[in-house]
Amino acid sequence: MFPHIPYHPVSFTETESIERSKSFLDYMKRRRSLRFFSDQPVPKEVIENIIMTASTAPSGAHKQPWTFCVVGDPAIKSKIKEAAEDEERESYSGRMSEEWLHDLAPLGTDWHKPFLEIAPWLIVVFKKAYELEGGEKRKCYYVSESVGIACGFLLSAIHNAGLVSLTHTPSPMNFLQKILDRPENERPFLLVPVGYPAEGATVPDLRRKSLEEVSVWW
Ligand code: IYR
Repeated sequence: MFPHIPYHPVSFTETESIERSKSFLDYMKRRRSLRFFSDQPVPKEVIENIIMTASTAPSGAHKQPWTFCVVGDPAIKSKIKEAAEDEERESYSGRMSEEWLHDLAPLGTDWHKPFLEIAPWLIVVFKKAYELEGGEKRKCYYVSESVGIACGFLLSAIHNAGLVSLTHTPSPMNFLQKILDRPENERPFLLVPVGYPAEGATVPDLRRKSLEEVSVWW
C-alpha cells in the first residue's frame, strides 16, 4: 500500500472560486481544433511541460497507462503524413459510410493532411493495453478512460501555453505503432499536431451546446 501523506489543499473563497471558474471557462471557450498550422518552432521545454501536465491525469489503479511519442524529426513526420494519407484516402473513398461523410461535410475535411509535416511537433499518444514488466504481463484498468482523460489534460495544457492542436485519428492507425517502433502492448490512441496557427488560419463557425443541453440536475 502507498503510505498516506497530508494533502495540501488549494483553497479559495467562494468569490474567488466563482471568478476562477468563470475565467477558466472563458479561456477554454477559445480553444479550437486547428487544421492550419504554422511551421514556427515551439521550444521543446513547452512540449515537455505539456506532457507532464497530461501525465498528472488520474488512471485506473494508478497505472498511468500512456506513452507520449513526440515527433519533431521532419523525416519521421513525412513518413507519418504519407501513411496517414494512404489510410485516409481509402477511408474517404469508400471505407466511411455515407452518413459519416455527410456528417463530416460541414467540416470540409478530406484525405489531405499537410499539417502532419508543417506542425513543429506531433504528439502520438499510445495507450498501454497491459504493462510489460521485464517481459511479464501486468493488467491495466480503464485504459481508454484513463488515456482519454490524459488527452483532455494534454489539449488543455496546449491551449494554456497559447498553442493550437488537432485531435487527429487516422483510421486505422496501426501504422503509427510500426513507424514509431512501439512494443506490442502499446496501441495508438490519438495523433495530436501541436504548434502555432498559420497566419490567417480559419476555423468552422461551430456552436457549442448550452448548459441546458448538456446537463440534467436534481
Ligand atoms: N479521420 C478522418 C475523418 C474524420 C473523422 C471525424 I469523427 C472527424 O471529426 C474529423 C475527421 C480525418 O481526419 O479526416
